[in-house]
Amino acid sequence: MKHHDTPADSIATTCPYCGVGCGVLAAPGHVEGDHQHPANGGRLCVKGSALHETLEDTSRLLVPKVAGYEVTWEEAIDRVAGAISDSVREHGAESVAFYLSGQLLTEDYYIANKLAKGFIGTPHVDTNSRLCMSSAVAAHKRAFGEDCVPGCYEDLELADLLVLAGSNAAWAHPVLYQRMSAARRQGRRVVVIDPRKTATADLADLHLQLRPGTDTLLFNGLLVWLHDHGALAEDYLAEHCNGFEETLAIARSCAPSVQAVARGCDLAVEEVECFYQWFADTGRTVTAFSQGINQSVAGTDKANAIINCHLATGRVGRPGASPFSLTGQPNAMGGREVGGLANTLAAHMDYDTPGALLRVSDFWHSEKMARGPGHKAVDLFEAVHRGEIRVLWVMGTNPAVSLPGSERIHQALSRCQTLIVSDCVAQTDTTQFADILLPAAGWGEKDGTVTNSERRISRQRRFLPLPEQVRPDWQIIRDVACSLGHAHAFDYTCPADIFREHAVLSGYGNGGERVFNISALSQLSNQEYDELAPVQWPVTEGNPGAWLQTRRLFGHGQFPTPDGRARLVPVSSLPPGQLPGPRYPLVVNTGRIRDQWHTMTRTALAPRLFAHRSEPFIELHPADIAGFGLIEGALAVLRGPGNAGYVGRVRGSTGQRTGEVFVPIHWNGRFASSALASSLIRPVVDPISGQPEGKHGVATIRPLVTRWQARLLLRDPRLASLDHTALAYWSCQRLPHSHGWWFAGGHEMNWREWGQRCFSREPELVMEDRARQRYRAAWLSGDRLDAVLLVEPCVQTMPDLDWLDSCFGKGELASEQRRSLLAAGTVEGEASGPIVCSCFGVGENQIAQAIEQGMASPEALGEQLKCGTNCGSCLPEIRDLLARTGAREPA
Ligand SMILES: Nc1nc2c(c(=O)[nH]1)N[C@H]1C(S)=C(S)[C@@H](COP(=O)(O)OP(=O)(O)OC[C@H]3O[C@@H](n4cnc5c(=O)[nH]c(N)nc54)[C@H](O)[C@@H]3O)O[C@H]1N2
Ligand SMILES: Nc1nc2c(c(=O)[nH]1)N[C@H]1C(S)=C(S)[C@@H](COP(=O)(O)OP(=O)(O)OC[C@H]3O[C@@H](n4cnc5c(=O)[nH]c(N)nc54)[C@H](O)[C@@H]3O)O[C@H]1N2
Ligand code: SF4
Ligand SMILES: [Mo]
Repeated sequence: MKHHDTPADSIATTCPYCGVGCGVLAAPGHVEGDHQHPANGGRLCVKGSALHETLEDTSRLLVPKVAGYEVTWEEAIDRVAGAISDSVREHGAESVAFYLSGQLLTEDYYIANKLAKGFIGTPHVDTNSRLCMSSAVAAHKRAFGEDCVPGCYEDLELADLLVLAGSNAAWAHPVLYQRMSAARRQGRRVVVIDPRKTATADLADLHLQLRPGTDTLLFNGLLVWLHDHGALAEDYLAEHCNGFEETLAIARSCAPSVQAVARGCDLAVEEVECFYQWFADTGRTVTAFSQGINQSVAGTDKANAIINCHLATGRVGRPGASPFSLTGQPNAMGGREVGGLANTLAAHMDYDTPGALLRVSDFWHSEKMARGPGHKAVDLFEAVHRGEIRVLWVMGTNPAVSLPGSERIHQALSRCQTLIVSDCVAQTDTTQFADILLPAAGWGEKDGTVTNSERRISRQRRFLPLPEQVRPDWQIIRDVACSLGHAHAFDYTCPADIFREHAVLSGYGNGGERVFNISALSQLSNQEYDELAPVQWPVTEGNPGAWLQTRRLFGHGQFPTPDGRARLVPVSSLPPGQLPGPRYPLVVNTGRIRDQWHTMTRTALAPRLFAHRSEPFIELHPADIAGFGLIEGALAVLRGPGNAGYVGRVRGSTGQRTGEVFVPIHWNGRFASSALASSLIRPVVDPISGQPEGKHGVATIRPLVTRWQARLLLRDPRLASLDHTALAYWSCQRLPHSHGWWFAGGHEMNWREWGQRCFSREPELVMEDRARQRYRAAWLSGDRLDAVLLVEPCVQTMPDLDWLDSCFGKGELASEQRRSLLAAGTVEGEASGPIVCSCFGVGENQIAQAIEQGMASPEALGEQLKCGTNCGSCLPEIRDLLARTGAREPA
């Protein structure tokens, strides 16, 4: 269904951000939710709604480069192929590695995997999904025999008890969260398990704010409790599962009583009992889990502890009853399907799947098949550091930011003999190390498929022209394969060719052992592929019901294991890899914020996505703010073992447990002086999945002593060459009409000289007030504003900048505007305050004012101000504001 204002040329495609996989109707300069798409039914979150604002090309990588020089594609492909073949000849195939991404399309992913494992013969192909879903993958395999999510999105709505473990879905899977909250109105219960009181916890009837890393204890305790209260599905266990007795015995040794669980998890006995009772009482229970479970040295065990409880109650793959791993990236699933992880082969076959190596090599007509599993991400970069891997090709991921132990990753990247990076953005923390840069097509410019969290394959379709020198990833890989002499196996002319081959392989030698089977799609014509409607796998001819029952898997209790039975896995409760102590007394939790995507290469282009959080920050409990001598709103430095420090603004939050801090994963060297969350995380990994413990670093904190804070607004960053030396802190953000910087420093600055250095000229307007330690300057070109600099002794006295920013939107400044320029803050109208609703730019002060005028519910506020009426992801904050002001929602 298109709206009246939907441009006639809009194309149905899929959002490139999270694993919800929302359908989008897109045209140049326009996006809206696709009502036909089953994932979102027309909804989009704020990131999805801002997609069209991220499609400019000032930051794009537009031409291939070798050693910093622009080259032709022919030369670039030659250099890549040359580096690979030289390295294979001199140092063996294992000296070459690929590091891929859950943001590649399935077709890109498939041929990268085929080239590496089948034709170069290197097993060292891993992906950022290692940091994301690998614990869930390993847990699925242990429990079910294959990496399958049994449920579908509808189950999140059908569940009478919804448990969210280590998931901040309100911010990370917003459209699913909306579907879940809508279902809540029909009177079901929600339990959130998270050490932080997140926006998601706002939806909860019970928030278990447990000690980080103790989820296995909680779920082991649940298994014991269910057993002792006769709440297990004895028949299901007897008929469909193995391993129950051993699992129960281990669980009991960890969690002998509710009291022991409560003590270990730092929860009240009543809270634990309440959760256990609800779980026992509610047949329709879904436990959705995400990175608070996966990113741990015991992530696989944690996921299995959850799945154990679902198996023991027979709640797997039934309507409203299932464990549910929420996938992060738009195509993390597709990557798992093609075998992009180092321990997998292709089409859900592993190296140790009987006959698989021969089958795949036969199917590919492979000339040189990798023989066994390769290095997982953290080990792979260690091998680069040691010089064993000499050629590394990174595609669609930014490891300099996202891998733990950043300093060592940066060393590895700079030591690497030949680092090849395919990205659509020119300057990232990773591209700065590249020897060869390949400009890849971005969202809207490429065609292919992605698979979302509920196994649904959707098309991403092109609706923008391809910049002249930019190519889709599959084409780049194909050309390198051809240049390496494998043209016969890589003669693809379009993504549909690749998709069909992938679909054939999924059914090849598959007598029903492998659930992942999309062989019914292997005969699609190009046009049918183009028109492919979103479809959930498996998609097989003849007997689709073999595994699939009403869009769910395993509902009949049959599993793809040798004996057809599921496995409960005995798991003991292990502590995190690093524990706080006197030197590093704080636990560092890292994660996502609502409006940014990962390393910000795309979301940072949309000014409104900075409105919610505009700077790197450190969130901690007010008691810790006092205890560590910090000031809310001022800057502080977090320092962990062997890191250079993370600098961010202090945010107080009673939702944070004491002794724990939360930092966002998004800021990096492109956007701030020192705000790499991964530098606070040591590369300790889960021994089974290899997933690093991204949620549990240790650190100490101290105030960053500054003498001044400054704001610089620039019409165009090319107007100045900013000198960052002598600044203790900087970070930058897009504003609607200008580019903004925050600066802070501990040394006396000569601003006149600094301005001269950056702008090569004196400012046209200056206001200096030494007594108040204030300096303000403006640079103009004629009547047009180029830049404004405001220096204050502290951030609290900094004026509201909306008006100043708006001056950059005006062509010419009237003389009274020129006069008020340096008196900024004392201007027109009341400031809206910190932005709460990014979709409509509604601020806290506006909402507070409306509440004062009697708007007593989110609905009333929405009607008045529109806040919360688009994506709804600010509703938790709006409710919070209502609660704080004492306004009560009518029941
Ligand atoms: N806005 C936005 N959305 C995104 C992304 C993004 O970058 N931005 N990225 C996407 C990707 S790739 C992913 S993987 C998903 C991730 O989605 P989520 O996993 O929901 O997001 P995170 O913020 O990483 O972490 C979730 C929660 O785990 C909690 N946690 C930490 N330690 C523990 C623990 O020991 N136990 C429990 N139970 N919880 C713990 C954290 O406090 C945090 O609130 O988000 C996807 N969606
Ligand atoms: N401490 C800590 N670390 C974490 C996490 C955490 O919670 N805490 N989360 C982890 C998780 S779950 C994830 S998924 C990772 C994410 O971390 P990354 O994958 O490193 O982050 P992105 O910013 O998504 O990187 C994607 C890159 O691909 C580029 N790109 C976009 N589209 C295309 C395309 O079509 N082709 C090509 N070739 N390039 C493209 C983008 O410009 C960008 O540079 O971070 C992980 N690291
Ligand atoms: S929830 Fe938001 S980010 Fe995720 S797919 Fe949908 S629109 Fe995109
Ligand atoms: Mo992820």
